[in-house]
Amino acid sequence: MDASPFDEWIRDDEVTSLLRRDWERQTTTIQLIASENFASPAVLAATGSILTNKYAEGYPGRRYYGGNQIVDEVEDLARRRLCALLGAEHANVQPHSGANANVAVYQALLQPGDTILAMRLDQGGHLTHGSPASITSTFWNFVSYGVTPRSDDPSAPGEVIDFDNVRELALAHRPRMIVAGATAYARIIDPVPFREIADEVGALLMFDSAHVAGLIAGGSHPNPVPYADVVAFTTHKTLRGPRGGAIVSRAEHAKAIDAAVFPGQQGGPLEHVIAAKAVAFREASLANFAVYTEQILTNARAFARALAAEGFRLVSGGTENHMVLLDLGPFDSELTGKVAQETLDRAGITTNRNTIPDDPRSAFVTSGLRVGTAAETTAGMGEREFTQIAALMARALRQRDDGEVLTAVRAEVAELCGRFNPYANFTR
Ligand code: DSN
Repeated sequence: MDASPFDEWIRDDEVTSLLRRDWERQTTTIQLIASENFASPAVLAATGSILTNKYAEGYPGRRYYGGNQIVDEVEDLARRRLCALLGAEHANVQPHSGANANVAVYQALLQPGDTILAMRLDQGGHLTHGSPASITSTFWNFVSYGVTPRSDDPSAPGEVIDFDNVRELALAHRPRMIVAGATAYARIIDPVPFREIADEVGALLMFDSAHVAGLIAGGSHPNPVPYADVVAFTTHKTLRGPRGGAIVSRAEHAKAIDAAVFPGQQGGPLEHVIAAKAVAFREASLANFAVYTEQILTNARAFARALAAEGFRLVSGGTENHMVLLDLGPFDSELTGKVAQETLDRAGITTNRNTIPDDPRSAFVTSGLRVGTAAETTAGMGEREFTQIAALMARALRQRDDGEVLTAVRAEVAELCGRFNPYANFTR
């Protein structure tokens, strides 16, 4: 498959060569970044479509430019499909990214200086959940919750969200908004206790489902829409659409959310990407998408078991979603996330380093590694392959100073990838 549907139109040898090289990278090395996936040919085609030519500031029926009759239909289609997919009252499909979506929600529903209770970055939260490095912490007053080692089940040790602690913080700080959702947390996030705590303190509830939006759409994770005032997410992770964001909300918040996205945060929407979002929302509504999301979870559990058997410690004690967060310490106390990521890159296995709860190392170095199963499950890999990948990872990391071992692992990786073309399972 070409790197783009109009690949042959790119009379630019330098760009074409780069596209081809990344196509080769994507298909000859193993993609384990938990926030990545292989979008369908239909999503790629819509993203590369002629709608990139159109300016459409505003919303369907209320644009600031002419010629938007068809674009209005495109955006309406995307909004309708998203509302139907998640059972939502209102959808905004314009956010360029998950970060934009989150900031737009805060801008829409809060005043500067209001208090937000959200998950701290090193505990599994996102930059936009109030990290000092994010503009969110400049405008709003964040109070953070984290994870604590679970005490209810000694056979399954690991860090989980402690709802008693969330409730205590909510009662003490009386936030105007509580944010549920994470970017490096391997357990199901139940919206119900968050709703109960929000109601107890009179807070709004936002659910950031960036990572698990696809799992929710496929019915493999609980749907937060009936419980949250607003659900914001990205469309390119488990949802397997184009790179971008979206927001669904209760009807009462529709006007404020729309005004915050445009003109509050953004200018012209990316209607080619919105067309691709519409394609992805339809794909996620089909029966085979639910089969796909169940397979993501099955593969993640097998991957977690195999990684634990190799000596890695599983943060949260296991996984209930598409990702596994590894504490590298018990495997090798000298091994940092940065070195692990770079070593695995050399072995043809693409991962990202990640902080673990209360990480003594910086976010640039880290003591953890985050891996996910969404992309290679799209390519057709199953439990057997993820078990093999765990062994390959362990071998490469144990013998990371031996170039011959890394070359041998890379050859096995190439052989494995050669049997799983990510685009073999999509049909027209
Ligand atoms: N892109 C998100 C992730 O990798 O989880 C972070 O912003």
